[in-house]
Amino acid sequence: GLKMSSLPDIKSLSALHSTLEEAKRAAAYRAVDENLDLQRHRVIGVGSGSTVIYVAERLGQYLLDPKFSIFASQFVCIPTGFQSKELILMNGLQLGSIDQYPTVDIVFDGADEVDANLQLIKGGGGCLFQEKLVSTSAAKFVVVADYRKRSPKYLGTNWVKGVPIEVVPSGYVRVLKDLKVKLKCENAVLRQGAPAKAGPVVTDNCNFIIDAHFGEIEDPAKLHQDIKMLVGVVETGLFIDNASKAYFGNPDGSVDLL
Ligand code: ABF
Repeated sequence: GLKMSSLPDIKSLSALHSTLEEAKRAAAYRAVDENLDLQRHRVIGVGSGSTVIYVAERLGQYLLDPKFSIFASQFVCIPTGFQSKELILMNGLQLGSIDQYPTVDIVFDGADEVDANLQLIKGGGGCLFQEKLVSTSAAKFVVVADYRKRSPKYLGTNWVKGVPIEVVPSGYVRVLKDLKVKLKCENAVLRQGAPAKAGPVVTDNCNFIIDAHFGEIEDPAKLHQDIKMLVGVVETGLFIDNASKAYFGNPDGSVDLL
C-alpha cells in the first residue's frame, strides 16, 4: 500500500513540543493517516474547533506531497461552518458544499466530551447544527480530540458547560421555559458573547444557543430526543450513535484510540 514519504513524522515533531497543541496535532495526524483512504475517499468533511486545524493542515500536506497529490487533488472538502470553510481554503484544499455532495465519505471533527460508548457532546464552539448535518451524512465519522475530552463513564462529567442547544431566536424563551418545566433542567442559559453578556451568540445559521446543564447524563439518547421535541429547538449538541472512532492525543505525543 501507500506509505508516508516526505510528510513530517509526528514522532519527531512531538518529541520537540510536549504541549497541548502537540497532543491535538498528534491525534489529528494519526486520525487522518489511519483513516483516509486515498484511493476511495473523495468527499471529506472537515469539522470545527482547534483540533481540526491540524486535520486541515495534514490534508494540505497530502496535497503538497508529489507522492499523494494525484489522489489528494481530487478531494472535495465539506465545511461545518465559517471557521471550517476558512481552514479548508487556507490549506489550499478544494471547497465543496453539502448541497452539492449530500453523501460524505469521511468526516473528521472535534468534540467537547466523548463517553465510553462514543456518544458525544459537541457545540461548545457553536457549530453543532452543520456539524451534525455533515457527520450524519458521512459513512465514517472520526473524532479528533485531546486527552481532556475523554469521559470515563457519563457525558457531563468533564464538560461542565452544559449541553449546547441551537434554537430559533423567536423561540428561545419558550425553550428555556420548557427545559425547566418539562425536563426539570435547573440551569439553562442563553449563550452570550464576549465581552460578557454583550448579547446572544448568533450561529452560522442565524440562530441562538442555549447551554443546558443536566449534571451527569446517564441516557444521552433519551435526553437528546426529549430536547429535540421542544418547540423552537433546531438541534442538540448530543451526537448519538454517530461517531465511528475517537483519537485522543496526550501531551507526550502518544495517542489513545477508542
Ligand atoms: C467542534 O469544536 C465542536 O463541536 C466542539 O465544541 C469543539 C471542539 O473543539 P476543540 O477541538 O477546540 O476542543 O468540534
